[in-house]
Amino acid sequence: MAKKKDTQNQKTKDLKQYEKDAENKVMTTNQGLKVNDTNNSLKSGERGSTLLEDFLLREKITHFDHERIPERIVHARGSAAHGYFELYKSIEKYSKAGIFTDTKRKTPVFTRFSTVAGSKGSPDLARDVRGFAVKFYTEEGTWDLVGNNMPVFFIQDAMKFPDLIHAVKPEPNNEIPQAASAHDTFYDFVSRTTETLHNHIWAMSDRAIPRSLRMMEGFGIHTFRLINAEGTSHFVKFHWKPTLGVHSVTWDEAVKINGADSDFHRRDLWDAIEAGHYPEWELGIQVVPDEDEHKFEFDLLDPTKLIPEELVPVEIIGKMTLNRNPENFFAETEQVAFLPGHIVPGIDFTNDPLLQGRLFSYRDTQLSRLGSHNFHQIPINRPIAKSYNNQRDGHMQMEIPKGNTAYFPNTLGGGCPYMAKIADGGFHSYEERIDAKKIRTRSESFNDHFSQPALFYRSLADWEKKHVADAYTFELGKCKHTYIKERMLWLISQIDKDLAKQVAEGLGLKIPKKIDEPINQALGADANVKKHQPPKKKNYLDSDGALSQANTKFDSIATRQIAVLVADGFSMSDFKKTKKALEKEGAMLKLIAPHGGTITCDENMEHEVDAAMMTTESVLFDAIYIPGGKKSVNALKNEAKYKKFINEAFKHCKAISADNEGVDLIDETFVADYKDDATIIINKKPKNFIKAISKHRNWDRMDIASKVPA
Ligand code: HDE
Repeated sequence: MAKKKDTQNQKTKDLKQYEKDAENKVMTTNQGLKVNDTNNSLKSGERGSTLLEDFLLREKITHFDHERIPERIVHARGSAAHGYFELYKSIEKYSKAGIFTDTKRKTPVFTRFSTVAGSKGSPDLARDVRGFAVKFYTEEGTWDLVGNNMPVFFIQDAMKFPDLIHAVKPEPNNEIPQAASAHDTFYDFVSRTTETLHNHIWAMSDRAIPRSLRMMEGFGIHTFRLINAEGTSHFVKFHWKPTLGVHSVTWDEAVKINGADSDFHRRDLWDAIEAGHYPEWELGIQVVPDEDEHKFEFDLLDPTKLIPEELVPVEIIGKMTLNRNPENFFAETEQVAFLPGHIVPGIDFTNDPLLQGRLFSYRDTQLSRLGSHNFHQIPINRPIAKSYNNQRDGHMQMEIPKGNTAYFPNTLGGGCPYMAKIADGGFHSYEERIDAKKIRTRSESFNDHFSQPALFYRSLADWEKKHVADAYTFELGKCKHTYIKERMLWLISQIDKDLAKQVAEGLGLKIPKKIDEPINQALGADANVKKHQPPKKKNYLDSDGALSQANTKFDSIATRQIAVLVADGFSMSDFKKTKKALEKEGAMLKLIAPHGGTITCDENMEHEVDAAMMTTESVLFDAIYIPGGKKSVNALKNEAKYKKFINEAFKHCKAISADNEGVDLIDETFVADYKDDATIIINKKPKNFIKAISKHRNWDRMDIASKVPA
């Protein structure tokens, strides 16, 4: 079997790699001393006490004691991969950056995806925003685009970030709940900080529970600037569009996946890259000329607002491919340090007050996380453009700077390193005109907090709207304080009355007619609160197609995981036909059997089992196939978990296909009465099955599916 061969190849590959690394190497201490025994400590006699003198024991244990560094305060749970970025066409009219003008370059990248609220070991399928951070190692220096999988953020000013994070993290008295926003402190904050409502409704949507890290969009969120060779500035928003489309799981699956495989996203990314199915995202830009800064109904500097693609289309300019897994998680994924302040000539900041605060925070956090201001010398953080300057010394200096000059200007060092002219690539900040009072306030142009959440909700398909209503109901249902829930209900009613009605029903509460206190409490004590109340929502666009996952790509089943339910005696001809057709399209078939090891088909061939039924769940797959074979199907009929597997896949609106006797197994399940060509494909050509899988889910089945007792 090809499968068996693959596993053997992998084993041989792993062994070879290990042998290569350790080839002819004797174990040594960190000082290069050859070690003769790493299993026993030095003792006073065979049964005596351990001696303080044992430097071998102390080196080994001391190193171990310090193996952990503080995890990231946010985005602690992450997975990353190496790859490259290629530019489709030069955008020199907007930017002079080499990465945006040279189409021959293959710029190396390292990309880290993350959840925000949970600890390093938290499960992957938490309802949460996902971090999407890309380090471009460009020839002119490193550019970090540190974004998320949602196009807006919760707050408008960096000053509020510690409040937001303290509210969403586990409550400080009992450290509950882990990796979950469904608790009182978060909703206490959200219901008093109306600027959060836009990002919050995105977090209540399917975007917060992606099917795969490979199937989510990325956004730079802030408006940045592009600067061309003439020094002209254009505003820009960055977008990453996955070539596999944007797809999510349901909440019921997310909860179950967290139990069945809490590394689901990490494993999926790793496996896809190992199998050569390299994930890809196209980079898009929305460009706004400087003179159009004030032509929108919202402020471009407000990070809680997106620019609808209907108003400014996204121009696709290049592609990122991730093609190499890290070799060491700690050295690369954990130690990588992204800084929004890392930019290159041709890209610049705006005055977005959230971005401005981030420019300080990320350098600062690395000092406590990585322990030294020399963190840029760690291999994963080193630029490919070699650095020369007069910074010296300090904790963990890993280079040996030469010469006796560490100052500028100098003559002893020949005046080096010398300054670069702007024309030769010297960085020069965009000369923005500033003439203003020094003032601690929020711009009134940031006040509109309801129009865009409403636009988002209006733009969703019915099934997406239902998921949003369910998510609000779940989250608020977990809060203990009724007045917090009521405040939220009133705010949701300002976004959409019907949505609020559904949530109120689920909570068993009434939507308050009004709330007495000022709505937006996120202002200073002396602020003119009235001036900053969110105004009535506007409707400057009925809907924006790009906001709904119903408008994503449904043209591929590449990398989709198909569970093949089999026991001894399954029909090889059925299996062969389906396998050939599905694998041609890039899908991955996994044999699920009553036991591990191998099983035998009706042609007496042995097949390696991918997972024993006991060790797996339907939520880990995209679709199910049941080949015929009387003996096989009879055996499966006796195992209750197979029926649960099928019912549950149907509940999650996934494609199920059966051939010949395989249909008998379906007939034993809840879904027996719902066989049709859309979800349950019986004795049809594999192309019908392929079509159903490529739809990702058959949402038309949502109502029936909700009745499935799985
Ligand atoms: Fe972050 N954020 N953030 N953030 N953020 C961090 O930096 C912070 C914000 C984002 O995979 C920390 O190195 C402040 C917006 C990602 O390593 C920290 C503010 C966006 C990652 C930090 C924000 C992000 C971080 C924690 C408000 C989307 C993970 C560890 C002013 C555009 C990067 C670290 C990785 C990480 C601070 C807001 C995305 C503490 C103060 C907006 C993807 O520095």
